[in-house]
Amino acid sequence: MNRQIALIGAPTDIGAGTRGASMGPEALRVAGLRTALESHGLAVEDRGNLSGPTNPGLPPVYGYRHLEEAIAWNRAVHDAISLALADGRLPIMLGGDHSLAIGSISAVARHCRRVGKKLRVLWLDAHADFNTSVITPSGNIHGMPVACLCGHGPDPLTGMSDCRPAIDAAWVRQIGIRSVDQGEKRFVHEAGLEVFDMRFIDENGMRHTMEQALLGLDPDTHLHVSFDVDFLDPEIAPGVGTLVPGGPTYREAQLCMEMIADTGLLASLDVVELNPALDVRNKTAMLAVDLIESLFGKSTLMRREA
Ligand code: B3U
Ligand code: MN
Ligand code: MN
Repeated sequence: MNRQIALIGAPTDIGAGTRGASMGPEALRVAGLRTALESHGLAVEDRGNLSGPTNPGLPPVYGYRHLEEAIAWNRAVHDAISLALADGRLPIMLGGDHSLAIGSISAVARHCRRVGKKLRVLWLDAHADFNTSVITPSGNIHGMPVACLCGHGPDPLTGMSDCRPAIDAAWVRQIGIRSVDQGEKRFVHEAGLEVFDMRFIDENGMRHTMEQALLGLDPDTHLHVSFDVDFLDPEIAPGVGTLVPGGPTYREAQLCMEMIADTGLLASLDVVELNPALDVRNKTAMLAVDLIESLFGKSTLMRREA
């Protein structure tokens, strides 16, 4: 794994229904993200925060809330992630709401095409984020990034980088899903997204789930993790805008991160939807940092081959 990290803050909540995710990057820094990564021998460059339009707090127009603002923020994210990858660093995008993954993953996909790598995206989330302007119940663009990346969305968001669609639905594995809207459900099925929902995790356990989600990787795979903090059970992670009960426990989330770390293929990461305005003494941010440490290889003991 690349041990040179770039932290890129994207402090906005224009894509969300509830305000506050714009404070996510600072909360993760306050929770000690940088020193935690450094304690595992990683070289961390904090590139500070991107800037973009403020949240105008407007209702949706033709099925999108704040589309112009989302385009501006995603362009900034796309360019910053592209630059970090070109500099040979492993970018960590600190959101911000999940609409920003359109920019970050478009940049990652472009990089993979350039260097001839395969891309696998692990989408850790309570939600499928596969809405479009027609089927969205809210108009919130943080409910649409996977659809946009797969080519379903407005031109400026589906064509962020050199290729439209940016990714193929077959490259995505969704884990922890437990809230999908009616129209979205049909569309997820039609697109053939591979979804390991909470029922699958309940029935098969996190170990088998991750074995399935990580199947078919090879040394030429770039593994991108898009970590929506609402993936976690609200009992342990109250600091998010959309609380959906019945998520992974602390132990399940740790195992999920550790099994990703074991692949040695993690090459880019989003940490999104952390909402410090709803958190309790920054504990969700501290939990996120703890899990990110596991993602980068912290484990209790040296492991023997199973
Ligand atoms: N699916 C709903 C809710 C939602 C999606 N992502 C989050 N919430 N965080 C929607 O509005 O699209
Ligand atoms: Mn999400
Ligand atoms: Mn979510």
